[in-house]
Amino acid sequence: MLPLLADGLSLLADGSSTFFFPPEESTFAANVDGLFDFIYWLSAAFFVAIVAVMIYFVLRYHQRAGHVEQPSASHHDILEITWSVIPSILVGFIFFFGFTNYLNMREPPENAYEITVAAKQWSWEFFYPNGASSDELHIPAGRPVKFTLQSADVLHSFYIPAFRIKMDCVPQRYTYSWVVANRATNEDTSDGDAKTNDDHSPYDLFCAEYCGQDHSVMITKVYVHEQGEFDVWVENAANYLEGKSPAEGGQLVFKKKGCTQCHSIDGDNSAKFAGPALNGQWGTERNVIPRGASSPETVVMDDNYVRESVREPNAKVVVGRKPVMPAFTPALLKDDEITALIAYLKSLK
Ligand code: HEC
Ligand SMILES: [Cu+2]
Repeated sequence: MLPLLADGLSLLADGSSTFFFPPEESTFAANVDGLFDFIYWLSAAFFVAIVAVMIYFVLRYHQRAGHVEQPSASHHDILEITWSVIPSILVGFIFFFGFTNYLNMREPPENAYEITVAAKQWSWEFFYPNGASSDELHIPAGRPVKFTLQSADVLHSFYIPAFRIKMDCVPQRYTYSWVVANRATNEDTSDGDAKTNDDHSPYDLFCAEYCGQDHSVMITKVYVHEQGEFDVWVENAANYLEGKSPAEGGQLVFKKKGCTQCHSIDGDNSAKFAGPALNGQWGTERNVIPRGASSPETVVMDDNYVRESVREPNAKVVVGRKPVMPAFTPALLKDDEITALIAYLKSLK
């Protein structure tokens, strides 16, 4: 609460920033903010005017000694036409401006660069046309980028406040969004001043639809690159296991695919993690309940068990744990990534 208050005060002091919103970082942002400000100040003006007239009428006409009651007017053409026509024009303007902008935001241009966004409980993954994937979003600046949104489980919402875009990710169906980012961000992952962004830090990407226990950690970053730098990034991202030992590569896969959200690698088995700690487990026995069975069975953590655990997590569920691990299909996790994961888990003491 206190940092929030301090933030608010510094905003009031700094006249250059937008009061309600983070900096405008996409070509949509100025229109969205313009319409918001128009509606906001219109409402504020009418609020003041209506309350002022109300107070005046109360003072002028209230029942009191010596006050003679006056007949109410039943009809006043000029007044009635005025209060119908002016609001109609205002509402018509709001509708026209809002609807044309809405249509524009709904229709990605033909030449857009396409990124597939996969939302799942509780992480984001982005797939690029060359086969690369990442858990943070990277896009080129100054060019339309189309997002094809999908969800592996429940409703999520793809929300990038700096771009003023928000769209639901719906299971069993594809939805779309698009954007043109104004400028490149720097590589620094530290959060700058979210309201002015003088240091061009990367933007926040949120899930804006309550989607279960860890909804609040379904957050990632958006990096915007100049086209040339983006081409290099996406090329490297596609070959990210190249030149690495399997265990090193596995560590990257483990982070990139969001395993870290549910599994500690330091023995922490607390409720913070939905799944069991994975260090020191290689070759050890555990009790699992096979799918459909009612009594536990003992299995050893080996190559086949790890592979099955990621491809079909519910085939054998660790005793005392809930079957909440998502299945990593070949589209989400390639075979060479599983091989690297196995080497990594083997190396964890
Ligand atoms: C949403 C939380 C979640 C995510 C994300 C997740 N897991 Fe799990 N994982 C679990 C839970 C819960 C269990 C225990 C229940 C079960 O066996 O399915 C588990 C079990 C496992 C097991 C068996 C552990 C044991 O001691 O027998 C392995 C291996 C494993 N996960 C690996 C991974 C890897 C690798 C990833 C990333 C590709 C991953 N998990 C992502 C929740 C998760
Ligand atoms: Cu979500």
